[in-house]
Amino acid sequence: MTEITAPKSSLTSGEFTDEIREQLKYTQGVTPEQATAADVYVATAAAVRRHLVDSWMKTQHDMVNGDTKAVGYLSAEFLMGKQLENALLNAGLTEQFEGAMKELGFDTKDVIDAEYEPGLGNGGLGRLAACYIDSLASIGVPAFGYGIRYQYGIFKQEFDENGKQVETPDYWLVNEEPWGHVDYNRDQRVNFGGEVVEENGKRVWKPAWAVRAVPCDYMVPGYKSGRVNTLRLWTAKSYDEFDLLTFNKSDYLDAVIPKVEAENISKILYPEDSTPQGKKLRLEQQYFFVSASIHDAIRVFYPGEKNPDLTTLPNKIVFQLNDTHPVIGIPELMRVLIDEYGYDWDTAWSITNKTFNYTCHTLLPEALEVWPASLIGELLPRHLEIIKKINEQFMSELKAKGVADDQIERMRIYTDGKDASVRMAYLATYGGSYVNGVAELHSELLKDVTLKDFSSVYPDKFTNVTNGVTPRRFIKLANPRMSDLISEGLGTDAWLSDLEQLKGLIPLADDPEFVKKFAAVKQANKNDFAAFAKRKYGFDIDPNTMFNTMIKRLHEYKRQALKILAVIATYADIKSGKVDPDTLVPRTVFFGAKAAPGYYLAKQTIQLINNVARVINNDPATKGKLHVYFPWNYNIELAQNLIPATDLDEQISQAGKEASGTGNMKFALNGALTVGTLDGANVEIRERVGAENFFLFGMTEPEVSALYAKGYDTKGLSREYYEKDPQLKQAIDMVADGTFSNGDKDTYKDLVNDWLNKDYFMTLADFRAYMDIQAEIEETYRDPMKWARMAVLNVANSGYFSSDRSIEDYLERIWHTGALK
Ligand code: GPQ
Repeated sequence: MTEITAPKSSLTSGEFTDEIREQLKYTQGVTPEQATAADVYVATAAAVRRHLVDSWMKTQHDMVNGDTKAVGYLSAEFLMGKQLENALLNAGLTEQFEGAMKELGFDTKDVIDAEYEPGLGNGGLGRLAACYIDSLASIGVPAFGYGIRYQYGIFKQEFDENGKQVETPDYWLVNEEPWGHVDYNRDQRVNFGGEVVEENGKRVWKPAWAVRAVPCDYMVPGYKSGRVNTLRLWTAKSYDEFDLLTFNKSDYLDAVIPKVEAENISKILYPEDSTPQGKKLRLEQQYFFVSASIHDAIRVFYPGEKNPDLTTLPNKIVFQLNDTHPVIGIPELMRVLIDEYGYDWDTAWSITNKTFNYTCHTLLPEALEVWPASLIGELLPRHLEIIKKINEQFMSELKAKGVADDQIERMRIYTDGKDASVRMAYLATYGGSYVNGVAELHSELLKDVTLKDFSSVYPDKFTNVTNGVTPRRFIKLANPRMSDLISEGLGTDAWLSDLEQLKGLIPLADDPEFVKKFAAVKQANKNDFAAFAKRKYGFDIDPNTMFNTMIKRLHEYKRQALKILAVIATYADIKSGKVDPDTLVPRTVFFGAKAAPGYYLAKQTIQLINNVARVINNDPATKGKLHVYFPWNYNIELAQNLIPATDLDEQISQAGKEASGTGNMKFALNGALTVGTLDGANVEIRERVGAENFFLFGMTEPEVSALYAKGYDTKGLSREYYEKDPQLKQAIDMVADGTFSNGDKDTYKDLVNDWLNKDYFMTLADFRAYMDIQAEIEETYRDPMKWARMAVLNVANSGYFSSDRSIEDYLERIWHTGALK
């Protein structure tokens, strides 16, 4: 077999063992004999960090002193996943680690498992940010990830005895967290509240309170690049610490309140994915991390300068706004330039405009943040003034361009009147240089629908960058067997930093030996997953069934409901004798999904799935033929285990609703076949892997629009689909009649009502097409070599979906910078 090389360091296993021993002794204070796997994890992390420090410092030095512009990726979420294995891989220490664990008598798996997964993101948007900082470092582009070090990440999901989702806090900092370096000496002051007064003809902000932003730095090592970037996550601290000492006993407790309030800012990640709640604390969080980051960038790039020439800022750093969450950065930079550094408005505007760009991640109008002007005025009065002025300038600019009055009205960044508000997506579009969507279809719809008024006036601002995923974590680490087979097939492992090389596998799809090996890898991964699921969840899974997976946030538009209705329909057919279970391809259906705690229909869908699983898995009629499992608390670890074991993945959102999807890419790259709609990046995946290697079904976006125009959701047209399709009717009736709620007919009544009277996301309208494609899927699966061949072609043709390629696109189309020399 070809040698599979991780980037190698010249360090020997023995030397690495000694370094770990030293850390055990001097940081953990334990002997190797006393050490637990958790101790060894912390000690190893510390040892790896030491190996990265020189590259980290050199990268920072080169970034500040060279003439390569850096990227500041501003994101409220970074969903990093566990760090140890990734850091070892990128530092070239994987083999040394394996050797050291042998020497110390530890199982590598136990040590890796000891790490508590940081969940500082909700889903796709946060995971994308993590993939992007990995790719930036791997390509060698100097970059900062800027975000918040929430004390509580995305909630832990449990299911109660009725199958309902229960959320518990995710205090990820219970044990030592060895990766972050808290840097109290590079703190920033972030002001809030108060008023703006006129002083010597100038507007001066007199804030009412301030929070201390303390950075915690994470090294972001590139794969084989020798570069290590920084993820700088801010923690909110109080300035009132010392005041406490002066209070007398009676107000001692009251005195702590301001401290608690200040520190609340970085306490918890908001758990709404795609549909944020416009809460005061959320705006405080956004301003907190953006203000600290902008000041930090100025400190880094103009070290020690009292009067820096900030007209050069756009040559030093470009800020990417990851959705609307950091958009308050635009008025903040204006304020910094004008109020703190004395620039005039026009100069400040020119700098700001060149420094920012905006990525939109959604097509749901409710996901574009709109803040009440009153709230911005209360927290950031000076920013509200600046936003109003930006809006005035914008209106005049539009007028001068001859834009019609009604269009100008529609485009307002600041809407006047009683419910005056600020539209952050519009502010970002006007305030920055470029706006991009995250897949071709999405970018087209942004231009033609969501931001049509803007694209008609500023067509050159609009561009597309299709999302991508890092092959290091999602192929190499998640699927070592397949990685080895790919390297064997290609005779090199260079594909890990140039994923288009996977194309070299295309001829191997016609080599039966290779295809057989590929199928064997999938089978081994399934066996592994069955064992993992037994250990972690107590599930008894049959690895000799088709593994059919739907993992993503629970959202109506993603249509977990369509999948579960299809499962119920099949179950009903078996029960009623319409279908002989022996003619079915035995299938295990997996769901993984968290619902926002306040999202009622999503939570009801979770409850339904759990109860369908309970009923079906306990029914002898379907034993060995159809099973449903819902491992709770879907996270990166589960994704890394389940994706490589999946045969068929579900990307079945209503066309025109999923901006891109990135799970779809991870599955294709791990040799799963996709059943999906023409939505988001599915369109591009299908184009690349070939229509014959993708199970397409359902309405297209124009068909969806036409059906809305007919009044689908407003005139209750879904009921016609229910009445006309006996299989669909049967499935919905079973949900309504208590089959999955111990006879209680009320449990799912709101869900059923929604399906029959509104069904905004057209689950019922797409049901027939979805059932029909299953026949084709089953027929294909019955021919294992055919299936495996299609899977090989999915892998071979998905190299485009590397986040390295996405970053190259950003560099070329938006950032106009590159790797350090
Ligand atoms: N996405 Cl607006 C999120 O994960 N959270 C959000 O708040 C918004 C979008 C997702 C989006 O739904 C997916 O289609 C994308 O693949 C993903 O962002 C990354 O772009």
